[in-house]
Amino acid sequence: MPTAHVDTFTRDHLPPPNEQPEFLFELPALQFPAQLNCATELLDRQVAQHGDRPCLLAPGMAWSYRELQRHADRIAHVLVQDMGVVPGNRVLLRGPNHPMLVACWFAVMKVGAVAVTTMPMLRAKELAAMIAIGQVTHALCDAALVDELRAAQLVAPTLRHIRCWHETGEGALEAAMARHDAPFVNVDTAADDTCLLAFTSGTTGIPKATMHFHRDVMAICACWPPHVLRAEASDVFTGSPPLAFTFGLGGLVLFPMSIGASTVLLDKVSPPQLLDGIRTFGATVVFTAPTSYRAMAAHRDLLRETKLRKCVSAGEALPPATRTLWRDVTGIELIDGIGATELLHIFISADEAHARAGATGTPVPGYRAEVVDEQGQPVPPRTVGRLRVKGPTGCRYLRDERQRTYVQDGWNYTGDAYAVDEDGYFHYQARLDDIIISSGYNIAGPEVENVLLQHPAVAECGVTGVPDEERGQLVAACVVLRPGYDADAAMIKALQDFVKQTVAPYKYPRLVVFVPQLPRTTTGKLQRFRLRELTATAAVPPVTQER
Ligand code: 3UK
Repeated sequence: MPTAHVDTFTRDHLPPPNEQPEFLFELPALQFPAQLNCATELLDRQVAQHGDRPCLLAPGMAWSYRELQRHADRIAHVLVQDMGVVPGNRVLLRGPNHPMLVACWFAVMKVGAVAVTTMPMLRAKELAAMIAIGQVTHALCDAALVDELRAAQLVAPTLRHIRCWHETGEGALEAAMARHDAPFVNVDTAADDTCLLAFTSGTTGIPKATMHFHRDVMAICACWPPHVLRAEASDVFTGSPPLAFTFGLGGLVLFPMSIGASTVLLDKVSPPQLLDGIRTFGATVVFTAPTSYRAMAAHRDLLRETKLRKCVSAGEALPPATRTLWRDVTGIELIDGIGATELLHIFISADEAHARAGATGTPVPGYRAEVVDEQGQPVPPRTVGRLRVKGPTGCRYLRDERQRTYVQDGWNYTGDAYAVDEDGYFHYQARLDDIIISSGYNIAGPEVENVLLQHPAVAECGVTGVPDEERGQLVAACVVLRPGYDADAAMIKALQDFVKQTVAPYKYPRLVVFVPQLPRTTTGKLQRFRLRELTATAAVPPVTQER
């Protein structure tokens, strides 16, 4: 298949064929042509059929499919003519969920470049690491968030051009867009040209970029949505995940647009704000994490007035109590689904009629899943083992040796411990490793440790997750102070603030426990299970219990 990429960086850094997963294209809907551009399929094709239908809604805004196309086409011209983007270049996108972020994403698809959408809360340090790994050359950014990006650029010189939206003046993206009004002819990309890099930090905190093709974007639209979600063109989607998280990209952009539905993009999505958005816009389909459902369920009267009919939970395990609570309050059975950045979206799930308390569901049509032992042999029913999956999408890390851990013998190993029951339902147990998952965010202990160690008061530290009703897990730090520093509430606050100022604030330790020394093995390794015991049983000063 002829690639459209002039800049062949992503193709050059695909994992070698023998390290890639096996891909399955058994469903009729997964027969893709050799040339495919997902913007043509999801945007331009929809405009041709029903351009005046509402597409993107946001506070004070409503764009039809045609209006989104007009914006995306103008931005595509700016990328090519004003910024010098060539097919295959990596373009970083930074902004809260907003119609302009979606327009920029489609513009990147149209020009045959590679979108690197980043979480709004990331700071310069994390952005610089991503720019370096992805060799990012261009960026489009909400002006309100550009400071951290400019700081990252100082240490990540591959990034040559930044343009901002929500800005006035000659240099603004809006001003440049006003100078281009011709339709844009999409670059004729190969189905297997990479169109996006999605970052995941896994267990070590060293970010990995997963690579996904135009074909992969269309494949996820053909599997879970028609077989499990079964939404309709009249539905109004909304939810909380950022578009940088593939859960959000799929649920809030790709899936609604693949069926001509509309979607509400909210930049503030705490549970009360999400509930407010659901009510104001008459949303019928919502995507969010288990903790958010738990918090929204407290507002029974407000929920009664909504038009919600489908509620999707993913990102972390759904506690059965939350499923029951949500059903009691709303009458709606949650649709749970496990997805992964490596697989792009959900691969095990159950619709409302097939939901089972404590089970994620069964493999989504198009995917196969198994639970195996250490030798890769399938285990008997109700036995805990390692989850492995294959389907039309799968793991391709950009130039990263952890490819050989995630993919073995053609299977994707997600790192989750699962058990299958007699009826073939998959029951989540735990992460096989030590990743902390708090309010749906994956947080790596060692990354937070690395930050804490840079504080002058910290001699040694270990960061782990402790169970929490509301957030799933809390980030907890065991800290050994240097002599001369006081182990008091002020120190706890100082350390928490230090983390918040250095990396994304959600990574800060909500629990801080001072210990005289850390538990270590004879070879010097931290004993994380002991850390967890220490933090779970330690007397917690009141200041750390604030939420
Ligand atoms: C965990 C779940 C139990 C699990 C994601 C939907 O979460 C997503 O991607 P990530 O790369 O994390 C993947 C890991 O998160 N997990 C996700 N969903 C569930 N555990 N029940 C669930 N329902 O450990 C998995 O390996 O951040 C979710 C769609 C797209 C995504 N990227």
